[in-house]
Amino acid sequence: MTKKEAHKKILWGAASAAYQVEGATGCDGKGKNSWDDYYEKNNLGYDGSFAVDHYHHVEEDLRLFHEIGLQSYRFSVSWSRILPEGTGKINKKGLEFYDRIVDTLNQYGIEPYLTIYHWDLPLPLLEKGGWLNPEIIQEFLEYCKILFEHFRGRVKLWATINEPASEVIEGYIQGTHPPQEKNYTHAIQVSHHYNLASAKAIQLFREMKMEGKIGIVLNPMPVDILEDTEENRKARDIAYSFLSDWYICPALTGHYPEEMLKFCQETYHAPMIQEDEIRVMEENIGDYLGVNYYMRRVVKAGNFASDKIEDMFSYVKVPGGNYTKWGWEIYPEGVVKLLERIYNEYGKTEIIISENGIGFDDQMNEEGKFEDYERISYLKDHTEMIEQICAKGMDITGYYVWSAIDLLSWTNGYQKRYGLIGVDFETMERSVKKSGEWYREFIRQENGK
Ligand code: BGP
Repeated sequence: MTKKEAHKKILWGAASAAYQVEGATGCDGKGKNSWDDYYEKNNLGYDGSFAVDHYHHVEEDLRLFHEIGLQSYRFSVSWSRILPEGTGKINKKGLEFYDRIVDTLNQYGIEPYLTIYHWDLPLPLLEKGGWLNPEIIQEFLEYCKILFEHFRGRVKLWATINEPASEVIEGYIQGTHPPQEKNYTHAIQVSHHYNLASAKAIQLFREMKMEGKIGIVLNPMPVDILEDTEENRKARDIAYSFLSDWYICPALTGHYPEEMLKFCQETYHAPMIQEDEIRVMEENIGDYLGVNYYMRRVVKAGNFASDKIEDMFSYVKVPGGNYTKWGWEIYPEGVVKLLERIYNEYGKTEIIISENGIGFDDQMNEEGKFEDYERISYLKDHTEMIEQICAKGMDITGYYVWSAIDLLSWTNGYQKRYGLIGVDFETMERSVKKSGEWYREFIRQENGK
């Protein structure tokens, strides 16, 4: 296959997640979830109760996605819209909303890419322990089964869980996401429940003979150091193992990285792994690996004697580096380095770049337009890297810009915009940004039309 042919195999899309776009909290029987509860408790001055009201603008939004030429749209289903109590009684209105999305996308010829779980956990499940309680796995499977049965044949691209690492680190170590804990033992146990739940969902997908592909979506980061010393190298290896390989290794082999597993079990007595669970993980590797790429990490040695992994390395800013206002380094080469490492360590595997994008405080001009040239240059640089990756023979089958439309940034509110389509938050009016126009042209050229 030539470089151009490999590149053409890619579905060019864009992504979002239910809680970040839908709004309509409590509408049509939707139950409360972990994020409703989080914003109520933390008084941040924003929340997702209205978001960009995608629930009531869905036809318009999908028409705009078609207009900018998306070949695929990644979205997530809100568990508490389908099962307001987390389990038990199904809310038909919830399913109907996603029917509209799926059927309209199919009519437009846009491939629906459905994420089953993108962080919004029904509140009744959080109240009984959430992802720490092993019962969550059965509850998650009940929810998966409903979606598999309902969307059979209409959705062919599935993601089980979005970025368990973010939920583990921010939710259970740093305390910045629900349930706002700071507890390594819980964090590591929860990471195992996520990995196992994903493997069991994949198993169910296959048992139910579903058509299409399923995999987990991770956010692995390459980790670099500035000064090549033994201590820094050690810090780099710990950081990569903890942030990235702790999830990549089980997703691709069913096992945990040995050294990190030994350390966690000795230090935190976690994860506790029941007999047979590793076999289930080994036997149910996804059809592809979803990779959300935003940035690399650069670290230096910290305190190796600490019993907290995050103390063993500290993040450093690269002198002269290119950073956004929110401190995220713009480093397109990182995605190549990351995927090369994954290929070197685990061999050939199908990869979908399930999120890539940049948060800016884009300003609307007087005509209500967004001239987001910085985003265009970011996307140009990153899609160029995708071309390089394909040229190296790696199997990339999808690339999704985060995000299709402006939306809620979990802990930054609405100032940090990501969309190809802009939203006037006062009027809820939508307009295609310059980046949306650029992407349409890019996709058109990719398809040689
Ligand atoms: C990813 C999440 C997305 C999205 C994105 C941008 O980790 O999967 O849901 O939020 O990051 O992050 P932020 O909004 O924090 O800038």
